[in-house]
Amino acid sequence: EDLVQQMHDDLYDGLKEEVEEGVHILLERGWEPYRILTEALVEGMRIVGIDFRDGILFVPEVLMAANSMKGGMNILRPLLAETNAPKVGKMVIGTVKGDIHDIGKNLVSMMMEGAGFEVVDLGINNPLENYLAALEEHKPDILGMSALLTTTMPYMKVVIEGMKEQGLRDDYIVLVGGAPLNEAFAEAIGADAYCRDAAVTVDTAKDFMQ
Ligand code: B1M
Repeated sequence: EDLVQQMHDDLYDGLKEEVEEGVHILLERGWEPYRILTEALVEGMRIVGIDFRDGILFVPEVLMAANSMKGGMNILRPLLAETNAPKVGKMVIGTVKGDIHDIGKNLVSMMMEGAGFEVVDLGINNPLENYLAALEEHKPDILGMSALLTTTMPYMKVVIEGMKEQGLRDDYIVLVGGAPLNEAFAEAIGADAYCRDAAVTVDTAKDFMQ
């Protein structure tokens, strides 16, 4: 589709209104929200990521792209969260200390809500104390952690060790995700599972809830 190509370009150029407009047009054309999310927005951000890595785009431009993506996601959020299913479980999720990437986490939250989970989102840059306080306050079934940097992903282990020290580790299902992670890392830090993307997170969470 030409429009999807155009949306990748608009996202790349940080044109928020154009991206939002594109989302509306695709919805009018009968596209499923999840298809718009993956093919237009996530794919567009993948392209931005490549040029960011290669030094063609810099932080200010990538921030504009991220902001445009969020504009599009905000339109899709209520549509994805539309569900009459009874609540199947509760998750607390947050990006770890030192890390301010939140698009992937937000997407996971949206998809989990859409699948009938109650989600408490702690936002970005969370130290151990935030997670412990949220577990105490909200008593979720699942703790989710996100990290996008190789320098911040080890902090997930700090959180899990902190939970162990409090004797809390086994009370929760701990799911971790983020681009630099993998299964071996999740296992090494003592998480219950690594989730490659938002859809896998939903499936994994459902499996654990059974
Ligand atoms: Co950042 N950045 N960034 N950045 N940034 C990356 C991560 C990087 C890979 C880019 C690159 O070099 N190719 C690189 C990390 C390199 C590394 O660690 N090896 C990088 C860097 C270096 C940096 C800075 C250090 C740059 C600088 O300042 N010099 C800086 C760090 C800031 C900090 O956190 N302290 C920085 C800053 C930024 C921006 C602020 C400009 C912006 C973030 C805006 C925002 O989030 N609000 C940004 C962005 C946008 C990116 C890229 C381009 C895109 C990330 C994204 O949103 N992807 C990214 C490149 C890349 O990832 N290839 C990059 C889309 C999103 C849907 O995917 O986040 O992977 P993702 O989430 C997926 C899955 O991973 C999974 O599900 C999601 C949905 O399917 N998932 C989970 C994620 N979290 C989960 C949690 C779960 C389950 C699944 O819990 C259960």
